[in-house]
Amino acid sequence: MKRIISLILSLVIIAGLLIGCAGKSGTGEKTTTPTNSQNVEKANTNKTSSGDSDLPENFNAVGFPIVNEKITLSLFSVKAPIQGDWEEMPFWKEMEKLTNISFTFDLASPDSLAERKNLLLASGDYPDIFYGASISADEELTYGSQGIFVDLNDLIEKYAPNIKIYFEQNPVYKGMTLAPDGNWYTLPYITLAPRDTVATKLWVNNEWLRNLNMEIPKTIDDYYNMLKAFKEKDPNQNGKADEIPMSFSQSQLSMTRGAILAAYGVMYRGINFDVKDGKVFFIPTSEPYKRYIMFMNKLYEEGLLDPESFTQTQQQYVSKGNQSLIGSFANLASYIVDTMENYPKYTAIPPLTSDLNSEQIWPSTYPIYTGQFAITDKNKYAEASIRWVDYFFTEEGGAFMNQGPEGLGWKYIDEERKMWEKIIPEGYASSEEYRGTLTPNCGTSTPGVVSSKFLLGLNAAHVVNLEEQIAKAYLPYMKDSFPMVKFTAKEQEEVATLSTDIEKYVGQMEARFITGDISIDKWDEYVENLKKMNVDRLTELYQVAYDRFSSAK
Ligand SMILES: [Ca+2]
Repeated sequence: MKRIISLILSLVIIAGLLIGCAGKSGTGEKTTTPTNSQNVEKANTNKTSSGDSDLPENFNAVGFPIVNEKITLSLFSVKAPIQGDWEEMPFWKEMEKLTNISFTFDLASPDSLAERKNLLLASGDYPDIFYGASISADEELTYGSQGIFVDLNDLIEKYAPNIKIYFEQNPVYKGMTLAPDGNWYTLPYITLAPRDTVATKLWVNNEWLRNLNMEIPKTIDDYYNMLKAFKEKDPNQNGKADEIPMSFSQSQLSMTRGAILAAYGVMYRGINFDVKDGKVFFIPTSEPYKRYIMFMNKLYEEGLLDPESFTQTQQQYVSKGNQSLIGSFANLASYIVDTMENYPKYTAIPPLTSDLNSEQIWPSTYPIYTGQFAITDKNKYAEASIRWVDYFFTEEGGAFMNQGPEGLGWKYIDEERKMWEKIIPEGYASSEEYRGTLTPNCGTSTPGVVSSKFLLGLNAAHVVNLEEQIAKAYLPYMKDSFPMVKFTAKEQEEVATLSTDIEKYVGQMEARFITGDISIDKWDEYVENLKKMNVDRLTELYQVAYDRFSSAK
């Protein structure tokens, strides 16, 4: 249990926290496998370097090593508490052997990242490379326009065939990667297992269903009837009315919201906007959202929704889950709420439909963490630097980045080199603790792509089960949710000002409506208040960013 939580934490939450926007990730990968290193060479042999006579002699435009004589570059990044000493990490040592490029590290703590990064850039005393440092759209614009961050476009075109192919095949991620001015200053971290692209899953205790001789619900009404039966018919057969039909904690509410909103036809992935026929709209004033509120209020009034949902801590919530007392809940995995051993008890409910929406849809999240690699104008080896990072956009390089060198923390277990398992040497409490000594990817959003093919090869029963459930219940119904758009500095300022009050108000009213503290008769007043808070202007700003995103890809 601990291990998995820490795995999920490092993949989803920590990565998100570092960027300051957990859960804003999406869709499905437009399946593409980055080319492997052999293909790098192939792709490159077609180009002669005759036009690049100003290149340093030391540099090889194709193949390894990247430079003939060793070079050392300075790098700024963030070191997570779980990580060991970066100088000792096999990741850096092996890369140096392969490329002849080594680094000196300037490492911030997660808490000081924003401040340290700012200070470096503002003082002019910045390194050759910003790595895993979650550069924001603002910073891209500010320092890109000053030429401090080098525009990567030409470098990628000439020297990074894997990056080039990856973004050609995945234009949606290119749109999220480019700066608001259309330039290309940074590279992202992308992790593509379905468990990352389908963040929300709606779980049900299948033993309870079996005991009551009920089917997996198909409509929102079926779902209601199921919860009602959970409350009234003693599905755990202990003679006590101890069942909690549905529950959540405040920090996990957005997943429940997403699951129920999907039944009413809205794609919610953690932000309040969705788009229909190119037109952006604010979800919390939409008809489907009103229906979501009314549905949840009905559950609350009838005792089907845990009355402590809005007040309990995550720990209190999980403690009920650990006793298998919650019949249905939305979460990343069932074993975040119940125990690891109990994962077979839970089945993922496919998207529900309703009188408002007859199509099964499920929101994608975008497992992309932008701003994780930038080359500065102080870097004398920009060509070598882009070639170095290009390796992590290959299948093999992504696996190496994610788990460290093969044979240390993990190994393939079949001849086809598809399935792999973790190795935990003695003295380490978890595979994550060991991984933290092998690669900075454990805790830092390192640039590159970890393919779903690799991630799906992890041979661990609970993970295999999770992926199978997702493939069956959600992948067929996935739709692109609102993209991760970037704002200019000026827009960002306005967005921040407007959304602070609006989000606070929406959150408070959601809880008050659901718990019946305020009647749904006051809906129009609520919408009116949001208009007064200038929600239309906020929507307009998202529309501008959305249009820019659409034209960029
Ligand atoms: Ca009972």
